[in-house]
Amino acid sequence: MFSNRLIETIKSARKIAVLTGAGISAESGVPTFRGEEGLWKKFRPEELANFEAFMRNPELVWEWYNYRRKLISEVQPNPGHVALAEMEACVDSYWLITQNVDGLHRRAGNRHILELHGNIMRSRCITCGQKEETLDMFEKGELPRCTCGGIMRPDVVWFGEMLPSDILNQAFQAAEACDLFFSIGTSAVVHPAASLPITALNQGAFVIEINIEPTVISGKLHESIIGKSGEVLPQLLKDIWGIDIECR
Ligand code: BJW
Ligand code: ZN
Repeated sequence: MFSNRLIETIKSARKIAVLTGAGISAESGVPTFRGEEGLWKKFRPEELANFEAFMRNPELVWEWYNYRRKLISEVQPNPGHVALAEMEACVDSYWLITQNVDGLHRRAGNRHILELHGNIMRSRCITCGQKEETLDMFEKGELPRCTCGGIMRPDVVWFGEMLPSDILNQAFQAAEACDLFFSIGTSAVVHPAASLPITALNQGAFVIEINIEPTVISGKLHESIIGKSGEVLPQLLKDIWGIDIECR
């Protein structure tokens, strides 16, 4: 399935950085953002994932997040997540950078995780910034409030908002320092995350993409593997490090 060049390159890598997107969780049953399947009640993510939309209609935006919180709390990490967790022990340095807010990489066992876009199970007060980790699903028409009286919002990064600077800096440092970079299950259209594979490429890393279809960056990368991450990653782990996650 994999070329000798690919196997030798991965085997010799000592520092790996991985960027994941919604596609890694698709096989767990979490919908992606773009494409027909990414639509929720006919809304595009760009229409709901911004602060103006929240202030215009916080109940609607909370309804979307409640729906996703519930769904995420009921699904499990898939073999793609598990393979990425196993990979962490195979090399000297390993960074798992994710755009996902679903927490499935942590549940699969990864330790060095950089969550670029926050976490859906956390809320933050729009007035005082107080954070709260909760699994609560709020009743329709009821807005979650902070002890200060301010409205709570999901602690995620919306369009037009800055990513947490310490996490973003660590992600770029990992992309600059690694010798092998994986871009997995992301359409690579949302910046600054989409710049990470290109940064790694420009710094001399070997860059591999895993996706069910080509993306806007495929042509620039060393290798583009077309396939489901939940199938390709366990196979890579087996062929390269002899680890069979089905036997665990
Ligand atoms: C499989 C599979 C399987 C399926 N196996 N694969 C530079 C250029 C142009 C624009 C900008 C730029 N810099 C900044 C911008 C603006 C903007 C942006 O990027 N816009 C573009 C869309 C044009 N960026 C921002 O606003 C960011 N902030 C920022 O830059 O701040 C500085 C600033 C401020 C003000 C002005 C200017 C600059 C913030 C971006 C925040 C993104 N937030 C969201 C929501 C998070 C919360 C939540 O989850 O609700 O993040 S939007 C959504 O998109 C979410 C995702 O993390 C993100 C990326 O999506 P992802 O993961 O790639 O998913 P999909 O659905 O697009 O793709 C899934 C892929 O999986 C597909 O390719 C499938 O084929 C594949 N797949 N099944 C493998 N089984
Ligand atoms: Zn508050």
